Amino acid sequence: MLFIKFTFLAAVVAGLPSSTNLAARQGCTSPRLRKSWSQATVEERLAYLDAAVCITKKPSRLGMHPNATLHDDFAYTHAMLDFDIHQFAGFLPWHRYFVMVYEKALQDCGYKGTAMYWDWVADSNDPANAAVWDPVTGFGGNGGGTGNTGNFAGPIKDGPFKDFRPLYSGTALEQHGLCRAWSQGNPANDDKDLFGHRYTPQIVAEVLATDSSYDAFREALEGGPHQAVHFGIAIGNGRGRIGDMVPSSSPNDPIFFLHHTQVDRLWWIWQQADESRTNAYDGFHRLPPNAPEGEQGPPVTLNDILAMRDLAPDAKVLDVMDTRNANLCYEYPI
Ligand SMILES: *[C@@H]1O[C@H](CO)[C@@H](O)[C@H](O)[C@H]1NC(C)=O
Ligand SMILES: [Cu+2]
Repeated sequence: MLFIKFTFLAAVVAGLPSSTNLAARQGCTSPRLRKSWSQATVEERLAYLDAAVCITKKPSRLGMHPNATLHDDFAYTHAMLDFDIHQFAGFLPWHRYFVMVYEKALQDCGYKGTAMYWDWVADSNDPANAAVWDPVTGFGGNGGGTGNTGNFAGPIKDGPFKDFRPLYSGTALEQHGLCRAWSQGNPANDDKDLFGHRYTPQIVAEVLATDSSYDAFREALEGGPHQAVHFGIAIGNGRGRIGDMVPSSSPNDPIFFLHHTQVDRLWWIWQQADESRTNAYDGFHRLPPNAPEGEQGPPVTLNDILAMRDLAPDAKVLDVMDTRNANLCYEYPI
């Protein structure tokens, strides 16, 4: 299985915070480099897309519904766990592991490369023309097609996922054409399509400069640029039907994984800035919405479980803190 358990013994004996990481790194001599979509070769992009399409045609592992594919399993698992994986410290490690599980599924479909990221910071001045939306060497563009009823606006009209029909809306059954509904921005703020003004280099530099705690950084990233990209791709005119990147079934849109690899990369960059951040993890669990006002859940710990239900084995937060450990063994370009 992907995740093995580590011993803390070396760290205890040596008394150095980094020795746990050094021990775990022994099994990772040549970390794989995750590329930016726009920097990858056309062959690499096409190989990724082939495997991503393959996932949308493979049988479900969860077996929840006869129409479900392996891709639907990712959306369902994410939607099912919504409350347990967002708006608290666990957001970053859970999504890091989720991208790993997807990367493994790509490789099971014959792909030889790694997960790739959409560097939306670099494209923030003109996100609508980013390479990721190319109809041949990308994921296809905006929606606006016909046939969807219910929650989702018009389906996408081009690209390799044009005929993909995700099964879920949140955890509810609503099979529909994969939908994007790009925000038109806010002209009053001189905002660009896809909310480009909310993830500029300057804004992201401020997020990365968050130094007070891990959880303060997590909140700045999750509630800021991360959320703006989800909404920018799918909130449409903000009045009515939406695209797939808005509800909790957002992994329906294969671009989700490039978005979250970029989120993961920003966390990695933040971790790289100071060695003590490799295992920096703090904050509190969420309590259900009906909990008494002002109460917070127990503190998070590195031993907290990252649940994947029936999609993949559970992992621990500690298993995914260091991308240079033997389980993950990847890096991003500096
Ligand atoms: C399952 O697929 C069939 C055939 O495309 C379709 O008619 C049916 O509505 C789908 N079921 C659900 C729950 O979406
Ligand atoms: Cu999520």
